Amino acid sequence: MADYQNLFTTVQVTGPIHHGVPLPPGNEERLGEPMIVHLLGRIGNAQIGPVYLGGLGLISLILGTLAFNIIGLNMLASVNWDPIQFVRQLFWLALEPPAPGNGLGLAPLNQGGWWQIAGLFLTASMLFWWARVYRRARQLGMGTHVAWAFAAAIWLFLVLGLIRPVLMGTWGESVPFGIFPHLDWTAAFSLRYGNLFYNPFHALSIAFLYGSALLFAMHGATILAVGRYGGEREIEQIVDRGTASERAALFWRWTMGFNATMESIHRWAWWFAVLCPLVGGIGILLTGTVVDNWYLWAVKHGVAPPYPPAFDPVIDPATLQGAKP
Ligand code: 07D
Ligand code: 07D
Repeated sequence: MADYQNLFTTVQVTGPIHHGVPLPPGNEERLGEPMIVHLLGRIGNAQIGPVYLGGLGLISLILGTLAFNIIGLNMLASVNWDPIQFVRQLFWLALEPPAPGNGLGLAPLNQGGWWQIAGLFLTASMLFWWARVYRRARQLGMGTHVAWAFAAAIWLFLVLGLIRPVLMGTWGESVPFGIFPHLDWTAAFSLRYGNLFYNPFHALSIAFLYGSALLFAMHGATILAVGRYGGEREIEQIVDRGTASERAALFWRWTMGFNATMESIHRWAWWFAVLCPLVGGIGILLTGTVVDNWYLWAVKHGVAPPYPPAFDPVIDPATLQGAKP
């Protein structure tokens, strides 16, 4: 007998196409005649479109495309405009920020200037997209929770590439564009500032990252598990909770004595996701500005033991003569 299963996809019932609710005056027309795509229906909603583009969306896309192309063309130039090498080495190619000695001034184009322009466009693009998310939610009469969650990610992005470099007085502190180069930067950052594992905000950020995965797994699994009672049909669950919600709640109360509610689980999810980059941004902001070496900081505060006396005392390499600022 075929068991009721919903791990991979769902039964698709096709109804009339929905154009979306009318928008208040001052909004633009939505673009595209909506259509039904069966394959998309296997992973989400089968209806595609219409899309709301609007002024904010348009400017964000233009700026984002400009940034993307500046990055790509610089990478292409770095392999002498050879398309084969571009594809072959793509993951290793980079557009680097200006060298530390350049401070916060404008750099020559091929010594970080292009990085500055691409960074400006990317940042502006992100902020316009944020405004679009905020305004679309408002126009639909929704809360602005998505926008504020997105703002938490933008906060970390701005700390990494704008706020902290400005506080440190040089764009050289900022992150390069590039797949592996940005990983190299991440590893180098940790080493330079004495091992990020000893940064308590990094630890908190990790706890929220892992917590997000755990909550997502529990929530996703719980709702799928009561799908056979209509557990995912939110409206019915509100007007008549039936037995799906009740079972889900009972399951957790039985297994661990406590259960979230249909509403509170989403609050948990929101806070865990938001706090991950939010506390992370605080940790990055403190690094090099307030705390120069997280290992020595941890030793000082009794978090980490000092190396045994058999070794010479650890000196912060940054304080040694000749060290770059
Ligand atoms: C699954 C939603 C889809 C989004 C995707 C990302 C681009 C970049 C490249 C123009 C979960 C699209 C990527 C548009 C195009 C160019 C040159 C989101 C999902 C698929 N990282 N990071 C990745 C970014 C930082 C770190 C992957 C961005 C910090 C580590 C991808 C930023 C540090 C690892 C990527 C950013 C850091 C990655 C997959 C910005 C510390 C990995 C991302 C704007 C936080 C992983 C090869 C993903 C990997 C990875 C993008 C910042 C560390 C390329 C856009 C500086 C350790 N990062 N990253 O799935 O496979 O996100 O790297 O701040 O192991 Mg990163
Ligand atoms: C990057 C927010 C910005 C992204 C935005 C999206 C586009 C795409 C494209 C439409 C992710 C822009 C999108 C442009 C448009 C399309 C397709 C969020 C971002 C706005 N760490 N570490 C974290 C772990 C180590 C280091 C956070 C684990 C080592 C540094 C996270 C381990 C060293 C930084 C985390 C580990 C090191 C971090 C990121 C284990 C390296 C950061 C949270 C098990 C040797 C960042 C405080 C996040 C941070 C960060 C996890 C190890 C370095 C919790 C699990 C010790 C430099 N690390 N890490 O949400 O906040 O990122 O630190 O070893 O900057 Mg770490």
